Amino acid sequence: MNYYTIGAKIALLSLTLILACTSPPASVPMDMAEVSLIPHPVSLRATGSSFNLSKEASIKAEGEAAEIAELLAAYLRPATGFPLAISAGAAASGDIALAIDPALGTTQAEGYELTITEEIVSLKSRDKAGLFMGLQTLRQLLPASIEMTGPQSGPWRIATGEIKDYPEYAYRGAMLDVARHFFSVDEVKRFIDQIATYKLNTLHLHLSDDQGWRIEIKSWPKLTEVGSKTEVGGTEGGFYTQEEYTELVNYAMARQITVIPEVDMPGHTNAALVAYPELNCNPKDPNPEPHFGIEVGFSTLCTDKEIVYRFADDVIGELAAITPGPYIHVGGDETHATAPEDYIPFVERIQDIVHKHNKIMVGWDEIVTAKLAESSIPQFWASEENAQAAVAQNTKVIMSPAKRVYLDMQYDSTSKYGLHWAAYIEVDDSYNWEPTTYTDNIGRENILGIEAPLWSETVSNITEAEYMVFPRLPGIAEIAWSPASVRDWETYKVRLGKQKGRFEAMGINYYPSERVPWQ
Ligand code: TNX
Repeated sequence: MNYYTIGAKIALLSLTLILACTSPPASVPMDMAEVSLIPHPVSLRATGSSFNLSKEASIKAEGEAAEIAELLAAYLRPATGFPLAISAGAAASGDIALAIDPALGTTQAEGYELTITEEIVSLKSRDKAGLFMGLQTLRQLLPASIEMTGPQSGPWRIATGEIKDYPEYAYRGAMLDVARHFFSVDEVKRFIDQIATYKLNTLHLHLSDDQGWRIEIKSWPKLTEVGSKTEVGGTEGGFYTQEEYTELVNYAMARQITVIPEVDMPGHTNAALVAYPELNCNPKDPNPEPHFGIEVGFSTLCTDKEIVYRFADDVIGELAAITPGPYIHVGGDETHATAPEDYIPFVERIQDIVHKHNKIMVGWDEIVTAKLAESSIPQFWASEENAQAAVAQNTKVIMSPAKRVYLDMQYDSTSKYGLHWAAYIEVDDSYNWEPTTYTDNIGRENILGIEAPLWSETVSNITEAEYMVFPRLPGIAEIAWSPASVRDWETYKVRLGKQKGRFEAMGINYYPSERVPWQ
């Protein structure tokens, strides 16, 4: 080799290096249909190429769309290290454009259209919620390392194509029981972020139970001064001040999630009874003591005392005042210490109180034994008879069948957390069911939506909670969002297996089920 050849080689190498460092990597063939998206979109057309997100990219958005653009940038900046400035105006090549277009014909509420070409990412929706849902899809189209909290090397390629998507059910929820074990504000925020990733739009907080009262009620201060101190197992509980609750509501709202607060009554009230013994007249339990166990059904408010209705009015009134969403959940489950002749008029009076505070009543399915307003929502968890009685009363129901979607059920007999009174629920069991045929008589028109509850008798912090939530929740979210025609376990399990890198990048403690081909 002579000097001339060596010189030419060095020159060529330097040129290549300069080019590699200054110009974005060219588009490469990519198949959008091969990317794991959960929930699966209604329609997807892959066009076989790729868009490259580079550090020059900006996000174009104005008005309400700019609020979602801020969230998008906050998702993308840590791992890419790109500035991703947000501004109004026309998108140039390499940009991401977000727009709200109320006239967009092809989508319904919360729907969106995401079009990705080699030049541009365009996300359009009729409403702000739809943009947020589309942004979750965009996140999943990027490499899993986008979920890391510090700078990663990229490249940040997105497969080209067109997605048109909208939800099957308007109500898509998860419940966190913060009563059996208390979860801090930061833990609840983490849970909100996780459920938002899978396009859920409702967070039901189970705020009171026998073991603890978790929300400040200014007119009944001992509820938290006394009733919040305890939790399952005797460890220290906790509560949210009204300001902290508002912080959670706002955090959720920015992520298009409505908070539904639940104060369970007349049963599951031991913590309230310890704080205010005058609310009790239960001969089975005349002197309530703090409860650290997990038995249920022993406590009840004294349904013949007027003070109980003043209590309910004050609690529901204060909660309604700090809850912008339309619903107040009043529990009503497992009232084995309340006679049916006392339970029914109690629920009817509570329903009037909820209406007086301009909210819609939600309750566990037992409430159907009372005369319900058509707007009231029973939440089906166990009794098919109750579910059918709900339909006979012309109410819509929330479907939370314990045998399929109770996230506190063990996966199998070896699971380290969880109960199994309803069933062992492996990942395929929680995915393989269809809400519209789950019970006789309840059809599509009767179902408001789906909710997956996580009861916390056996999980005491968010890391343990995640083990029960993941990987079942993404599949339940798919049942709530995607039409039955695109749902199928055999293909879903492959998509779920590809989420592994994403769970890991997000630091999620998930159960590595053997039924899923993890990649
Ligand atoms: C039943 S489901 C309950 C809860 C328990 C749960 C444990 C329902 C309305 N009540 O009080 O925490 O089982 O799985």
